[in-house]
Amino acid sequence: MIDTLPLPGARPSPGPLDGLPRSGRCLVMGIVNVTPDSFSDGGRYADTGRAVRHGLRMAREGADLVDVGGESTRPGAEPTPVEEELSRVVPVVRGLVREGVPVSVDTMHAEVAHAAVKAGACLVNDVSGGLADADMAATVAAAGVPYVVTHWRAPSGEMERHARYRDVVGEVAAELLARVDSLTASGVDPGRVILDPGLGFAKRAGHDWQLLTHLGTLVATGFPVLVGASRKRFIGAALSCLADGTHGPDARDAATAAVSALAAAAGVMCVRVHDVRSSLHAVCMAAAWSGRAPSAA
Ligand code: PMM
Repeated sequence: MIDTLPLPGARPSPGPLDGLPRSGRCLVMGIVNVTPDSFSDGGRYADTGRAVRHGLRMAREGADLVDVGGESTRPGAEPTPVEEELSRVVPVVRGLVREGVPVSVDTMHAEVAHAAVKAGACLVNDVSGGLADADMAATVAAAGVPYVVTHWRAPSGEMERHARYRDVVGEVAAELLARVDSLTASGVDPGRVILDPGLGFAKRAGHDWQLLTHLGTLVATGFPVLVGASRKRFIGAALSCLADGTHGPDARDAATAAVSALAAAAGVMCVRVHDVRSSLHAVCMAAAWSGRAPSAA
């Protein structure tokens, strides 16, 4: 396993991420999926009013930012037409921004990213790392906002076929850094890039756990790291050792919070979660544990 640096393309620590909240601890990003078919909350916030109220509730609970998405990325999901995605996402972004909530947009499409930033989004979260839409790099470069580059190999309909690795940690890190090189060549400021190992995207549970237990490899690249573990299948797999049988997506928030604490302790900059309060408490514990919280002074 390759878990020592330098990796191909590794570079010194980039600059600060202007426009993002600062807290001195790992940030907590709350998830609003304005979709009928996401794996854990599909259909719950599928209209604008409900989605905005849910985002506001998460902001009140302490979310540092709220991530608004209009296309499901669960394995096997059908693509959403861009017009439909725009109509789901933009009014919710606008509604939350109007209330003073820092918002990120979860999209693979440049047109949606552009419209969301125009509506006030302060970050573009692209689970394809710029691979799904050739116009994304130029759009993000022009928008001048932080950009989450997620490890991705193929669209949802075919990603399971691409879950083949000899060394998942080394390959994910190398493929992410190659993306950064390509995006930088297209004008994206590397000081605005956040890396994400893409848990569940062309990964099996064992791959996800390898990536989580070797987060230090990504952190050591010097880029800020975001982790999206919330309620995912590999968490259910780790809970299957329990006899009580309650490990469906809705029963995974305590386990998600445990992963948030461990990820924060490993130096991750942000966790993306469905249940804000439990992960916020978890990252505060990680900060106190490492002597970074005010209460630990
Ligand atoms: N996972 C999902 C959606 N967006 N964004 C980032 N940056 N990282 C992720 O791991 C990620 C994401 C899929 O999960 P969901 O359907 O619960 O939103």
